[in-house]
Amino acid sequence: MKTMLIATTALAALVSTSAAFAHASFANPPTAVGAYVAATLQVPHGCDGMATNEVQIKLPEGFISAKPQPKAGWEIEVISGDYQNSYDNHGEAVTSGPVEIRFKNGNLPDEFYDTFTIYGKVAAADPETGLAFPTVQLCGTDATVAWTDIAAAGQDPHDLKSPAPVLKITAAAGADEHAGHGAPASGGHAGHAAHAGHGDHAAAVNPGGFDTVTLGDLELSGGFTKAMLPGQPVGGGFITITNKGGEDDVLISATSPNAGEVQLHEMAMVNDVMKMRQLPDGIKVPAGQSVELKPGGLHLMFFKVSEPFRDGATVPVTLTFQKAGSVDVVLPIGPARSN
Ligand SMILES: [Cu+2]
Repeated sequence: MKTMLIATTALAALVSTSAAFAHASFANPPTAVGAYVAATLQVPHGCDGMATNEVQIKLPEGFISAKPQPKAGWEIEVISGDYQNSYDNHGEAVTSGPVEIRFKNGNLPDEFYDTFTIYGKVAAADPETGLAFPTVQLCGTDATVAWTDIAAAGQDPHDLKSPAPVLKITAAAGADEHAGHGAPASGGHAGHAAHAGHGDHAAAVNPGGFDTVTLGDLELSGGFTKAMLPGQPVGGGFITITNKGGEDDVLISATSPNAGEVQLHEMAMVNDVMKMRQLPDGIKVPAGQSVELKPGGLHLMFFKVSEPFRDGATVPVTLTFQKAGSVDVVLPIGPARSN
């Protein structure tokens, strides 16, 4: 018993110096869209010295069929509701399920750390933002710690004071490309990640209707964007640019009345995590070649979007090239990335 007390005191000393700044976060490595995951939330401290008695975890849109892992000493309440979208789960449309899980009437002293696990399927998620699970710790009757801030468009999550725990998402490049191209009517086959090879996106061009546009030697085809998931602050735009001329050209900028800012971006896998970077020098379109802006690769990125992109609507974009000049295109909005 004596040893136990000493150990606890030592731990408390450690916690008071470091963990006061520790955020509630997930212990998981990045998860693929379409995968099931036991999302393990780490709760590093209580409310200003008080023990945590309840942990309320809101489940994000796209995280479906959730089941809490029972936890000794805690009661569990599962709050169900309608999802905003319908998800294909092995051929069945899933439109509702758990939307919040509460671990209640437990006791987690401030000096201790614990984890709370929820199993579920990542049916849809944006690899750039991950899935945020706004979480509140309740201590006693009125003390709380809220981890509910979600990064706004273009905001660095590290700038948030009380960031919601984010489940990181890997970009399964094949599945992602595929999902982006499907029209609503083809939602059925978007459910099979194995289906989504790299070679098939030529055949999966958005039938939602992008009229090929010619600008000098350039031909623009297959343009589209995607509906934005709730809470998703940014949108991606995709198009194929073919240079039929004998001189290289460069896409140097893009603007849209639907977004405060449009940037030219590149995504690449780094250690299994999708990293994105802005291309300040633009996107080169070499003579005689095609450059495909596509999910998981080069893309337009819409920031400060005035209204979330909705499936079936369109986004007008003006593209400006170094040599060919400017052209207006209209990107049809396809379904949100889903799997
Ligand atoms: Cu981007």
